[in-house]
Amino acid sequence: MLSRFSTQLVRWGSSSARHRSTATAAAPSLKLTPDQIYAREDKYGAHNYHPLPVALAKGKGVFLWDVEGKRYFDFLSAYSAVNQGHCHPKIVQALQDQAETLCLTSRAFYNDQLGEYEEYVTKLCGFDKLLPMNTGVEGGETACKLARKWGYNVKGVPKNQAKIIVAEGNFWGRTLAACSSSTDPDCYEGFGPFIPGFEIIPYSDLNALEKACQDPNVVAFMIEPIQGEAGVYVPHEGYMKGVRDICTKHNVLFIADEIQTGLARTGKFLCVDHENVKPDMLILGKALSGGMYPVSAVLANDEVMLTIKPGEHGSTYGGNPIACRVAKVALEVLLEENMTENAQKMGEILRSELLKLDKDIVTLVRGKGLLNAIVIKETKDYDAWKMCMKLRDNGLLAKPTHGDIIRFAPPLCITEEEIYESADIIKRSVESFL
Ligand code: PXG
Repeated sequence: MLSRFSTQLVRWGSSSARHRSTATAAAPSLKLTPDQIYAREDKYGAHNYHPLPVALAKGKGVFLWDVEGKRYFDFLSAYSAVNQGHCHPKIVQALQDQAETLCLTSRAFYNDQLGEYEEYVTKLCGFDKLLPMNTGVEGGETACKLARKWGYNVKGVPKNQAKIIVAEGNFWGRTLAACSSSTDPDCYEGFGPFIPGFEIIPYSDLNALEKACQDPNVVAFMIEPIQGEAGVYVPHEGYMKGVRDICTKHNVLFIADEIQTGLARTGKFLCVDHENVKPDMLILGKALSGGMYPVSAVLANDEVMLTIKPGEHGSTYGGNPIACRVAKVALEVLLEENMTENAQKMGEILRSELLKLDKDIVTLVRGKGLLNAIVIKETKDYDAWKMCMKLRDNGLLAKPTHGDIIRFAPPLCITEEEIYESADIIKRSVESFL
């Protein structure tokens, strides 16, 4: 296997003798061109993504470098997982230290990191308890299971009748439950049969929520305070407050999916803080590890959390010592470096610069803090993909979503000078299509 791999690298690499002689001994260090890197992923990897053609090899703070050493502003931050900036030294140190000490015990035993982390996060966010998982979608699954169990044990919903309300345009991952509650055909088409018990209502529509909550079998409303993947849809002012009131009135759990919006991204520590509301369950992920490790968590009070008993939920890696150590430090970094305030300030500047762009091309600017998007009018000469290619050529990486939307979400350590520099790259890129 190894030798076949090495041979392949030689065939793709330069045919010079120097490359050939090092291939067998040190295949991984062979330098491939970007095209070779794309071709290798295409050949050996599943085609479940359509990446922008750039082959990255290094990251630091707000910057990424490709294999040829070209530097880019990262305006995606791995879909808001890298809020703290790439390879933050304090988080790297925590990861290294813990990796050398204790990595994984499973939850069959106690470990000395989990409780410390749980105490820290619950006190920080104001909940009784935390349930640790790994990926964001597992956080969503966990919240749905907790809501159903609470519905049967506490609310008194008849067996197997629990309903969870979600909003049109939601995105919370790609498990079968997430597909079952999605309105995006790319997410659900071809993956049925679906898991029952989800009801979909329009986003940012309190009347629809009020109506749906009349059903006594409704146990929860799971919602993103700003819809990220849908294209950074900001709901109307007062929506979160209204959601809180309606959920309380009907004894329905309010689940806030803050996997993308939370942890300083929108200029508040949590996005629900913009309206001073507290959900019954909070789902965190992505930036919970500063992009270093898959870490997610669900937070809730005892009435909800203690409905799940030993053996009813869990994960081999959930709550492992590395995850706990990394996550605690990643949160400390956000607070110590005032990233919430910076996201707020830099977001204001960025949006004011984006609003100056040519309105014939950039028809809309929206967002909060450093979670922003522009809408590109599609013509035969340009669209969001072509715009992202132009941005790439000019040294800034962003990714289109839904054909005409480009998300702009740099790491939260970005400085004022860097915001103006990147705004200038965006301006030059847009103007190149005029
Ligand atoms: N909730 C929200 C609000 C999200 O944005 C998830 C849950 C799922 O997280 P995981 O860690 O399971 O991916 C997300 C994910 C991508 C991608 O290509 C992911 C997201 C958005 C766009 C693309 O992986 N968000």
